[in-house]
Amino acid sequence: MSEQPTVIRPYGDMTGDGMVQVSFTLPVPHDKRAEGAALQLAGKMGLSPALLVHAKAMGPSHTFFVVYGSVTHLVDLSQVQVVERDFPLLSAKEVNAAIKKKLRRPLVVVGACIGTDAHTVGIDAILNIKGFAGEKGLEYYSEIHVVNLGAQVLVPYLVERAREEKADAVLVSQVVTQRDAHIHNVTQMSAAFREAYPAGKVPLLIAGGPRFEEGSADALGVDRIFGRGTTPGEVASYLVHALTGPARTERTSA
Ligand code: B12
Repeated sequence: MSEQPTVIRPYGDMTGDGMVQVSFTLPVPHDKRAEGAALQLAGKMGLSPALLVHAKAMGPSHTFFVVYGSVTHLVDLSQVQVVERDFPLLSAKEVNAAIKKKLRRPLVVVGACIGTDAHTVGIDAILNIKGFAGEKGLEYYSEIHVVNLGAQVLVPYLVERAREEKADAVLVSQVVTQRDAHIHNVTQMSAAFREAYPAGKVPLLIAGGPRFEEGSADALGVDRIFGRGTTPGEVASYLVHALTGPARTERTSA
């Protein structure tokens, strides 16, 4: 087998031809000038030559484009940084056994979709018994007590319920990213928990959603971020790792 090169280009019709397809919308009515504008943007993005393969009016003053072209950029595989899973994946049986043995009581999880976000499918996929991708959700685990607060939960209410329920972990979901709402909401949430709880007593804070940057947990003041395609088993395994393993080092600021 030949060795994989470390510097690569995208593949379209032939190895190394650099072909990519991008789509975007410009705030102009669909006409010849709009198409020229799309090609100008493609050129500035490093696509050369670029081919306009689709243009469609999106109402009277916007146009949606698909452009296919060759990028001039190279990808250096040796510079790619990956966040690897740093805890073992456990079966439901192993999760329950670990909680029973180490906590000797059910592990309490409070979950919510915070801010104005009403996209509950993601957090429900993790929490609800029906689960996701063939895995049962956390409600299925006999040693995990799940309180799912649903959509559009305000941070003060989340903090209040977490205290009432004596939550070991708080799981929040953020799907909408307009104006960086996901970043602002999670940062505000983590600050509120640190303010409301004495140092050393803050529950494990977990945020999830499809558009968080990997490795941004520190900046957001949470213990862990979970992204696209997360399964309930991964979250359950992480809870066991973080809450029943050697003492957790709690974050003191974002
Ligand atoms: C379904 C849907 C809706 C439904 C939501 C129903 C519901 N009860 O959830 C409805 C119709 C209500 C809706 C409304 C809106 N939506 Co919408 N919606 C979608 C859609 C099509 C699918 C989202 C989804 O369910 N994905 C499936 C789940 C399983 O995936 P997931 O959320 O990524 O979750 C996984 C992981 O991210 C992770 N995860 C997620 N959360 C958490 C939390 C924790 C703790 C953990 C561990 C893991 C985790 O685990 C999950 C399983 O792997 C997306 C487009 C898309 N294809 O993604 C748009 C989308 C999210 N919506 C969008 C928009 C704009 C809206 C509206 C503003 C539209 C409008 N103008 O009214 C409103 C906003 C409503 C509101 N107040 O939030 C945009 C967001 C754009 C952006 N940049 O933010 C999207 C991307 C569509 C688009 N391309 O424009 N929407």
